[in-house]
Amino acid sequence: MAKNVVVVGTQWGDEGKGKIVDWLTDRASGVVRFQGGHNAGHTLVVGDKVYKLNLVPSGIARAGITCYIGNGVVLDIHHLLSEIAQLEAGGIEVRSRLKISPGCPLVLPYHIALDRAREAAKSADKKIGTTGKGIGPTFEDKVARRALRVYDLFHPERFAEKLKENLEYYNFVLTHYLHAEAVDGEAVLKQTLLDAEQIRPMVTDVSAALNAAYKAGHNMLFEGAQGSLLDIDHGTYPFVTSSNCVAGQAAAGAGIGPGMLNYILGITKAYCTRVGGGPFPSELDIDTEGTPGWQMSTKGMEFGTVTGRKRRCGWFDVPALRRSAQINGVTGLCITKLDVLDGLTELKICTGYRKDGKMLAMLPIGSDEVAGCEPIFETLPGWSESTFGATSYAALPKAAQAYLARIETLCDIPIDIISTGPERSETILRR
Ligand code: 2SA
Ligand code: MG
Repeated sequence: MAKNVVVVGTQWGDEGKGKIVDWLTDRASGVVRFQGGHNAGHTLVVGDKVYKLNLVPSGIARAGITCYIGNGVVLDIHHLLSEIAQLEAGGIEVRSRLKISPGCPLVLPYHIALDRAREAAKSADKKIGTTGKGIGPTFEDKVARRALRVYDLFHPERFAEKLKENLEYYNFVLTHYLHAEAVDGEAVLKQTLLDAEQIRPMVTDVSAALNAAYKAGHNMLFEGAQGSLLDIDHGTYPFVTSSNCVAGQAAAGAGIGPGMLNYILGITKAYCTRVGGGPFPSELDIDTEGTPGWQMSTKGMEFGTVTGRKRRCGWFDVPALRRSAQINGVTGLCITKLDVLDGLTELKICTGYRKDGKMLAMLPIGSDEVAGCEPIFETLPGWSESTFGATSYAALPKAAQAYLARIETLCDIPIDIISTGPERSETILRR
């Protein structure tokens, strides 16, 4: 019987999913993306090579792995081709191993123009801090039933007609409401149809392929992007991304049944980060040298892979994790970047919030509800030894073990994996 694993971020993204997916790939024959788009950023370190990926699933660095882009992903084919070119330059064969769903909505230049113009028009406190990749406007088109999808690429007349219709509307929005420049439809049409010919050989019925693989006993890994607290339904709305980032989306966004998802691995940093706007109850000052927040930011190298933005940092947030565990059905946790906390004399864990005289054990739904949540902290002793690269639980300092054990107890989920460095070998598997 095949065993399918879904890897999701349990925080606001950047939990280190890419490394874990790559590490787990040893036991799988395929890796599947099922939501998001090129707003995702995965850094893969394999030996002395570093790969920055946005759309191509992390498994691509391993020979023999098939990579799938499911219907739940919004696809910028021009960007995908540049990513493929980069990988090919590094000696990695992509085209024979990458399968793209014909149902993916296309991210086109006007989505990017809309995304940026809308953000620019917002006042500072209302800015979402999007990645500017056109993700939100593309999901809007999908839900509004006017998106151009991958299969439209191979019917040039139909494609041109739908594009014209959309541009008539959006160019009016861009120029009249957002005071931005109109998008040149002819240029979009020409470039997209040119790119389409390169995409064509990779287009596959991903749903059918995954169902067949499951029947044949092949293990698949489902690679989530962003994090559960950025989920369009369950996250800190409206400071969220425009897709469902939770594990259940692995089924809908790839075209398989939910019973085919056998293990949900929740990736979580040993502390918390967030990039972009929105509430963050356990947030710390990251600019004052020598403070814990500064250590997380600098030692943790907390910069976005896609946009290079500085990530906000804070203490581990249990109520947020409880929310994530519940909306994903997390089976086990993987803790990453524990070594970033090495050397701190004491550590804090946010165990609950205080709001309007009440105690909350779980992150409320939506940013207006999260606003005003004051973190309640518990203090634990730190450790001076290095945990970097540790390969066994026993090798971790006692205080580090106690910190992890406390997280397990408070969240009521087992920590099955601990990642102690970017290399594949720097991983502790506990069961
Ligand atoms: P968007 O562009 O519409 O999805 O932005 C909406 C919100 O979602 C956040 N978001 C992310 N947060 C963390 N990591 C993401 N990916 C990149 C990475 C980020 C980067 O992996 O490093 O490089 O900046 C990601 N993608 C979207 C975003 O910050 C908004 O809060
Ligand atoms: Mg990332």
